[in-house]
Amino acid sequence: MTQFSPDAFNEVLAAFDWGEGTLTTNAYGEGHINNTNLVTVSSESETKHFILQRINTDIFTNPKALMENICNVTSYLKNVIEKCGGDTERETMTVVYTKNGLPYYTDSEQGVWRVYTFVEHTICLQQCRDANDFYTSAKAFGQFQKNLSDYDASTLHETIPNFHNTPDRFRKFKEALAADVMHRAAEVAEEIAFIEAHEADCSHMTDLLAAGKIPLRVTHNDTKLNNILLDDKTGKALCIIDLDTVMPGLAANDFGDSIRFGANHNAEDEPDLSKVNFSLELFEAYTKGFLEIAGDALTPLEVETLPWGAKLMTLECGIRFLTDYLEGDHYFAVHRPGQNLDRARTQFKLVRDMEACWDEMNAIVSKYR
Ligand code: ADP
Ligand code: GN1
Ligand code: MG
Repeated sequence: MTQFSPDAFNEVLAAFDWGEGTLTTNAYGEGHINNTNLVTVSSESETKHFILQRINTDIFTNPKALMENICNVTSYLKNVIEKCGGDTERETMTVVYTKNGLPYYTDSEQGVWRVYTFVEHTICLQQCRDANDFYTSAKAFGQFQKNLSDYDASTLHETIPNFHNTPDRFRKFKEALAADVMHRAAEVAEEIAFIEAHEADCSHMTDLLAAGKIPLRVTHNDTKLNNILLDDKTGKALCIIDLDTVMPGLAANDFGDSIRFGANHNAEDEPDLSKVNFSLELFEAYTKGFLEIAGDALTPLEVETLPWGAKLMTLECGIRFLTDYLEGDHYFAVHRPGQNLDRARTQFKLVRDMEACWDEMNAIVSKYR
């Protein structure tokens, strides 16, 4: 994403009504896609926070449609949460409109910005502290999917076409490999061989979908642990965030993307692969929570294919990281050289681990079905 000037940033700050007080801003969070800032508004009587994000319009090329999805989905969720007696301000996101009444602001450099209220007294984890963190986040993602089960999917814009189309991700990887613009292919022969050996796996879920054997649902599509806020006092998963990719998708993919990121005790970009291990204990905690809440709403085949969701979301993400590495790191934000390669390698290690305990994974799913 291109940089923005201080003038553009000030123009954006002037476009929103922050209330009384002194404004300070800081870069915030560990997302790979948008530019996220914490805005603090301090007055004598209180301190308030907001999240100000510059939407990555290289990736989300239609921000108007994107924000329409988010406004509609959050309003819908607020209704559901209210009916259940929940807290509509804390259990889903709240979009703050510009002074001109719009859900986003376009600055004079064509940057597109949005503001959310900051959900106070929450924590956002990069790794589970224990199995209970993962169990509670599974219940929250299960509930999210359930809350949107009657949402009219035809009204949602597809913000990134073919987002979890794994065969298409494989095809794009092959294109990047053929072009090899950064001359990096030679150093990653092992990773390339790993992906190529898994070509046939890529279409497992898309074939089931095409054959009408599993349904499309309204899904989140980016269910990693740092896209959920936990109540800092109770530790309970409270609010699902990062709604940019809420679109029609597969239940097993939402399940699987959580497993990919959360079911190991180290970071997604850990360079020392000996520390990266798929945790069956965490897999079980997530499976239990997800099926407790969403299990009744899923078909038997959807439940049966949850391990496939885990394996393919991990493989697909590894393919995407390696593709970006080959193309010069322009999709996922990187903070050091080789970071996307490290990310790809952790994903392939996790896929190998999952393959080694495939029977156990299936047995765990059967236990909680
Ligand atoms: P990205 O698409 O780049 O991942 P996110 O929307 O996930 O961006 O935001 C990045 C980080 O900002 C999150 O992981 C979380 O820590 C924090 N965050 C985002 N929205 C809120 C919010 N409404 N309240 C509190 N923290 C938030
Ligand atoms: C991105 O936006 P963020 O950081 O929550 C990506 C996901 C990947 C993830 C890998 C829109 O998620 O698909 O799984 O990085 N989001 C988009 O960490 O591409
Ligand atoms: Mg995020």
